[in-house]
Amino acid sequence: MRDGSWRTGLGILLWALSLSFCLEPDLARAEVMINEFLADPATDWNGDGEVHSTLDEWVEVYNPGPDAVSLTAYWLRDGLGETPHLNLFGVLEPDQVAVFYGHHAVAWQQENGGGSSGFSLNNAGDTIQLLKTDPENPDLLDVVDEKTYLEHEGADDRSGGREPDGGTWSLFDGLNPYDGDDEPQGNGCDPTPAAANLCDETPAEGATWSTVKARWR
Ligand SMILES: [Ca+2]
Ligand SMILES: [Ca+2]
Ligand SMILES: [Ca+2]
Repeated sequence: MRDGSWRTGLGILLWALSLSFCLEPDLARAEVMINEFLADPATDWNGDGEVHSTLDEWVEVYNPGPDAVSLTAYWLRDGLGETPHLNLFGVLEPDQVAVFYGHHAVAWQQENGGGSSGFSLNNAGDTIQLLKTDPENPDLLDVVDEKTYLEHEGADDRSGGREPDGGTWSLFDGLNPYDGDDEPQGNGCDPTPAAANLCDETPAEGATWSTVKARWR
């Protein structure tokens, strides 16, 4: 009987935890957002000398402003997981991006006894979630942004990215052109880890230097 009560209590706790994870993303609480990701690396993106399916995955976040944001309250995971894959770190200034690689996730998981799976971004499609510590209950993490992607967005060296930063999702397929029918269609530009999601920056005929500079900010 006593054992049964314990199990019931645990069941309620797990239900409450799963409930907090199943709520719709609370975009109003998000000071930063998922901005770009690359699920299937075929390049040494993190610059450690080897191409690795886990360590070279990456997720970029963007701060649309107006204030600098400490990222320590934010977490990333893929939608199939129960636990976060990485507690973010650092301070992100307005209109800036920060990229986190699979090796960051593995290091954090190993420090916290959470295995070494990294971000676990499935190449055949997945959901990436950005979580934020609940201000009223530091034990709860609320989903504040999420991105579900399809198989063509998770192919070799293609990134999904908002274009421009914080905007509508596009496909950066310059390294592996996509000619299928699924959305988003490719924009022909290379992925941009740790840099603004700029594409189609060829100056139009007659553009002045000041308008070109304005585009590049
Ligand atoms: Ca992957
Ligand atoms: Ca690498
Ligand atoms: Ca970028």
